[in-house]
Amino acid sequence: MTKIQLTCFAQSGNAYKAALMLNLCGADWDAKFVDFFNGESKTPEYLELNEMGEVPALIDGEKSLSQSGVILKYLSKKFNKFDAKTEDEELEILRWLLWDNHKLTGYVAALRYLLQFAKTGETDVTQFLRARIKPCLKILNNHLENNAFAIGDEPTIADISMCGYLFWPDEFGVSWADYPAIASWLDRIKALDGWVHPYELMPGHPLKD
Ligand SMILES: N[C@@H](CCC(=O)N[C@@H](CS)C(=O)NCC(=O)O)C(=O)O
Repeated sequence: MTKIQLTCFAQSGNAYKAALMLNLCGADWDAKFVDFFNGESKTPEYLELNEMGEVPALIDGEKSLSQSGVILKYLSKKFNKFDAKTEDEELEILRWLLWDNHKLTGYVAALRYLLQFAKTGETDVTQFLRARIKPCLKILNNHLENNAFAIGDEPTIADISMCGYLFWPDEFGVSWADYPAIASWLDRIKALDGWVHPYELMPGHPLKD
């Protein structure tokens, strides 16, 4: 059987969602490094794999998938792990996945990119993004004050998606001391068998100048 391949690079929180899932499921997989910062994800070869020009993409035999949420869903079915147990849970997972992609990851990833990689310093744009992030983190923190994980007591792909960028708080200027329920939840995720920090799990860290 061919190994699962995941296109990724160490700085990608979206790729980390899929990479972490593969590790937590004990999958046999290879990281396929994409030189994102030098434009590899926009080359004709890469666009043939993913017309959206985004990382990650997952290749499992004949199957080729993109969008971390879709990849997480696929892997949860394949390995029968971190999946919904009921139809209501299925909908709850979808709710958090959509919110994460649009709001939480959407704003956090953009802010981190500007500060950490484009090195813009503080601008009107970073201030706008910071103002968008704060209520998102508050919403998540409030939810986690009453729930060990996104959907009750067990981790699901909703948690694996939402934590994608959150192991780099210093890179987008947030302290988890301000969001203690998120801090405890991240500790619970870290304690899962197979957890590895994104910079260790995927190739390409540190970035070369
Ligand atoms: N919603 C997508 C987002 C993927 C994404 O934006 N990946 C970044 C790298 S972390 C990317 O490839 N960006 C290129 C672009 O936006 O054109 C997912 O969850 O997979």
